[in-house]
Amino acid sequence: MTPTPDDATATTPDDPPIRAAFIGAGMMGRAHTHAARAAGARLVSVVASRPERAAAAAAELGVESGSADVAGALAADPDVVHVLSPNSLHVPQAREVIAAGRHVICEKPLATSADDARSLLRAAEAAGVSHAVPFVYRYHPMIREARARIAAGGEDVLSIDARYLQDWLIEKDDDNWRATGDGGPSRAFADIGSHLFDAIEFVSGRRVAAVNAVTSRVYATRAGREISNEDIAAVLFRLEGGAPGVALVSQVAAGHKNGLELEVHTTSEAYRFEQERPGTLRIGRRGSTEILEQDPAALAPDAARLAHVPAGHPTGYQDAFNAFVRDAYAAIRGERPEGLPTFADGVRAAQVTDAVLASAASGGWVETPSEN
Ligand code: SOE
Repeated sequence: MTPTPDDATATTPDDPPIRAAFIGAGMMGRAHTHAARAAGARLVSVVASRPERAAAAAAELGVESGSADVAGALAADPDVVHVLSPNSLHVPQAREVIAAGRHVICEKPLATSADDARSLLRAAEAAGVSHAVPFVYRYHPMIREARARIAAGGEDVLSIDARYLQDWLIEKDDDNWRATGDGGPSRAFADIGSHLFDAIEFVSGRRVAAVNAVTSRVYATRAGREISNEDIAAVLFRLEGGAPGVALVSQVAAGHKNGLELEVHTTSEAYRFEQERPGTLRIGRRGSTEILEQDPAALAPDAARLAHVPAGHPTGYQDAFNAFVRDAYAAIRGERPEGLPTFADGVRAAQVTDAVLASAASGGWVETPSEN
């Protein structure tokens, strides 16, 4: 199906649809194109590794054209380019997009080091383009509800218990570019620990000041190739102000598919969010524990704006993705949506990842930078 221009509905009668291009296809290509279409965009180009693959991806994803390089995508005159390629290509490709004066959405990890991530942030700021990173778990209404209650409660955060467990790389012959190719020096932590620690800081409102990490690589080789990055990261951390936390990040935890779980303990309440059961928030209290349902009528405004259906209809992964892209496009139009993750958050994730790797290498505590 190749859409015609009238398939993309502008969000208001006089707004022309945002023209979106995508560098990369696959699972992220499906998520991003679906979200862009839901946000009313016109999907003008998709880049894949070879011309024939690009044409197939365009047909599969409902994009007007396919090309084999970034220049081809830019020739389609997009307003925004979604960079979905392997991690090591993010910096050169995002730079090319920014140099062309286009807005940019770049998958996490933004870059494989904090210095490279910061160079992209500076370039986007200098070019005056909008920039965003899909830390999409921020877009679950119950994540926003926990954040709003902690902020409004004004209580101390006493501790944090967090985990992000998957098992898609548990077999020795489970292979993926993240492990065997250009994934970068960190894999499990950069790939999903970045989501978890973004959520830790976003929900608690506190910065992770220092980490003490142990990493583990289960297989020295996969598919006959040497493996240099980690399958597991166990992280002890300290928030600014001194509160302790623990986090386990693993892509080899049998039976866990996408198990992001976060529990923030404050002076009188504990808020627990589980991504695989996103329609509720557990609020623990000494006297009574409550399971709060995702009912838009009962949520804080910033949570309710993301819940478009009644209680009992949980927000799914694609819904959260759609809300993220809707906010990213609102930012392109000059709005300032609450909690939009930008390249500054991509730099922050890279800083924490660098600190985790440094701590795992040294065996001791490593402070994280207090600014980008
Ligand atoms: C694989 O670990 C992956 O697709 C991540 O790359 C995504 O960011 C995460 O949301 C789901 O798992």
